[in-house]
Amino acid sequence: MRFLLTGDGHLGKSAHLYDSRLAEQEQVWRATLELARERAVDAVIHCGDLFDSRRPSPEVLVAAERPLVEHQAAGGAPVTLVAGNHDVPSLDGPCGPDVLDEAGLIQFVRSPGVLEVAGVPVGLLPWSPVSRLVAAQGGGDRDSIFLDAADLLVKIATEHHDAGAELLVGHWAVSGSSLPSGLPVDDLRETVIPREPLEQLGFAYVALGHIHRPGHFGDGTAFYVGSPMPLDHGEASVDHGCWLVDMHARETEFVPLPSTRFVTVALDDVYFDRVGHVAGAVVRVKDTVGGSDPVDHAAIRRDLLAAGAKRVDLQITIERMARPDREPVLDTDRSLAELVGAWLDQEGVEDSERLLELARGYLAGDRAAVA
Ligand SMILES: [Mn+2]
Repeated sequence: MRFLLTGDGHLGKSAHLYDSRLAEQEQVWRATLELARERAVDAVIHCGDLFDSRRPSPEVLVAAERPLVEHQAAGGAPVTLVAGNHDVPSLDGPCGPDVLDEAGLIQFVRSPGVLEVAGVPVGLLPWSPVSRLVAAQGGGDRDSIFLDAADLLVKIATEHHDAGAELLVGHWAVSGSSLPSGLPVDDLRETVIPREPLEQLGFAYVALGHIHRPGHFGDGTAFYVGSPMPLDHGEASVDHGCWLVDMHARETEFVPLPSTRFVTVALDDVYFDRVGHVAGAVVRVKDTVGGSDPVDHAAIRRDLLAAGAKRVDLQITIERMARPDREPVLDTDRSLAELVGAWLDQEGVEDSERLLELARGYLAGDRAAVA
């Protein structure tokens, strides 16, 4: 039995970046389902966060729906979607995947359980909004709620394994892994499943959405599916695509999918014309300059657009205080007041006598306070 696994498409996110962004998200979703048909997989499993918003707009819904209708018409394998943290029903009604489920295009799973997917028992760990428990307790001790939730998830995974599931699919962070930025997931203030007890259960594979960085970690049974295309500059440095999992051969294959790149350049790259790689990309200029260095934002934008950038954002930080460029004072035999006096002389500060008096008074008061 072979599955195609994907997740974290976040359809509708960053629609403002460029005009064709939503059309491109639809195209990547379509390419994912086309791959499922080309490789003749037995089922497609989406590990959560198909949509970015709980209540996607009609055009975003249709962008998800069109490739699914094509897939079904072409006899593609059934699609199961395990709820992610963006797939939580809002207080005033269902969320996006409910609509697709009702249309008969996907099976949407929001409760944990073991589901026969193409004849294989698959354990499901959809996202559950623990934050509502926190809110219900009026704030309370969030961290202990997260720990309790993590224990419960291990317990549910154990039940799934005991019930015969070989594959576990969910939408959670697992300890000992990290975000695309490198931040350890253990630093997140949310439920993080402890890795060792999960590995000890002995699933053939544990496939997870939520962390947008694809790859195996720990003993290699668990992996994040990652996002099929980068959602922002923070995801530029990791791969994007989907996974093929052969349960019989115990093999996984990551298949990269092409999409618009996110590129960060420095000011010197623009000034010295090292921008050949920005063609077709969403470009961010990130740099720091001294307060006296003029930066011509319009010219930089123009140069990058001329080099083919799809969009240009400038994040130029101006360093306000330059450090004084002089030898450090190493004469430690001198008193603080003497050092202040020498500095005032050196700087040619007017009224240095009065300032020195103030400094002496301050230092005396300070010492008295310390004594
Ligand atoms: Mn996500």
